[in-house]
Amino acid sequence: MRIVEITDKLSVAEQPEPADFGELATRGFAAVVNVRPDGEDIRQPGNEAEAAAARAAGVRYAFVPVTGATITRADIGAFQRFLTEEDGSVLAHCKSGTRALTLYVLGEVLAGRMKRQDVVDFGNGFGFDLSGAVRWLEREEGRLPVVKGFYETRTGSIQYVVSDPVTKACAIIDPVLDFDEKSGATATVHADAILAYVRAEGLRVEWIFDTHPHADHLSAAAYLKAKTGAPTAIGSHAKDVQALWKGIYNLPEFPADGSQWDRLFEDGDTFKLGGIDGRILFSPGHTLASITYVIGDAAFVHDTLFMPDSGTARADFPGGDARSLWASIQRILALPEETRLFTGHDYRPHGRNAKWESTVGEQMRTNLHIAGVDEETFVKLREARDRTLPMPKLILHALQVNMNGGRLPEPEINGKRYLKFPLDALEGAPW
Ligand SMILES: N[C@@H](CCC(=O)N[C@@H](CS)C(=O)NCC(=O)O)C(=O)O
Ligand SMILES: [Fe+2]
Repeated sequence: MRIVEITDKLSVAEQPEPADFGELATRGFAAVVNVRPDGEDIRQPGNEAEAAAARAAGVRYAFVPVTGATITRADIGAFQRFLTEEDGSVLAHCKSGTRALTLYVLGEVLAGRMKRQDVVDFGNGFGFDLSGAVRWLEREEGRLPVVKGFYETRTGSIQYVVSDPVTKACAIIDPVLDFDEKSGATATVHADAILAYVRAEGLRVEWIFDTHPHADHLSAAAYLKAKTGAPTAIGSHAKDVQALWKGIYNLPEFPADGSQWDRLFEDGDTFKLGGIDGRILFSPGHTLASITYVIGDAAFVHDTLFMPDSGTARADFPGGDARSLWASIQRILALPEETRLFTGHDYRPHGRNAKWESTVGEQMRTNLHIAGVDEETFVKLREARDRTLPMPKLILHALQVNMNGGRLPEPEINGKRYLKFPLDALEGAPW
């Protein structure tokens, strides 16, 4: 059993066996606190067995069961009281020791004895990841982002406004420019609805983000930049997508250098949304350039994972790859279990209402394409399903606009704008 001394009074440990309690008493521990709820795994002794072992060893015992996501102030208070009231040294344990240390550290921060900024380093110093404690504190301070989703029914896209409730800074993610392919008409009904929300909530637009160059709808990034002055951003591999499609559209003059956006993000880049930290996770597979925006406890995963009952995004567009998609999904699922995941599309399976929010935990347990599936099986299933999917109806309309940062083609001499379509360039026609 790994025991880590945190202070003169407190050590934390991984799960002890009842048979270890005698030795704990011999080593000088006067008390044990178990912060692990019963029934987390089958080999766990549980509260009753631990209480009995503590009695037999003459050690005081307390049970303060918590899970990372549901710690309350009352739990923190109970843990601190036990520590204060006990004269001798205390061993606190959960499964790994992290939750026990989290309870201690939260008590210290709430009592003003430790600064929030020092929590992560404090944990690292003992070999523990205390980022969950930081998230708890952020949640308490109202520092978690507010996320508003706007569903666009024509293409089943979800557009987001994510905001810092304290500073009112916000980012718009994946806005849609309305397009009616039958008449060739464009409109800004959805983008204007986003702007109306921004105004009503008193928000300040600081970023306009795209998760990838979309293949099924036109991006409203350029329109919203013109309206708000906010900078646009996308992943740096948008340049590779430009190079690919510049060839397909035969546009030799088109600059495939990413200059159409104000910022090209690299993997691991960070940014601030008001007082909330943001971070970029490259997540290729659906497209070469796909990225995930992690903002506070929210991750905008777009076309990687859909809702658990819909599985995952396709990986057969030019530059797409099912194996990369698998790897990207694993990176997303390595985020903390309570991370809120916001998907980019919902196609309303079996006609249910549109939904877009899940968590890492839910996806791991129940995603149709992922839960209990290994890489090889996923790749086979994904590739087989992709062979049955026709190309999105707007792929040729959308990419020439989206690779240009959401700008429509310049008007011709008669004042009209025209799109260009290659013939016989893509596979997937249903004959
Ligand atoms: N029927 C839609 C299909 C759009 C589509 O292919 N969506 C992509 C995301 S951009 C996807 O992953 N679809 C998964 C699926 O259709 O199963 C259209 O024509 O627009
Ligand atoms: Fe997509």
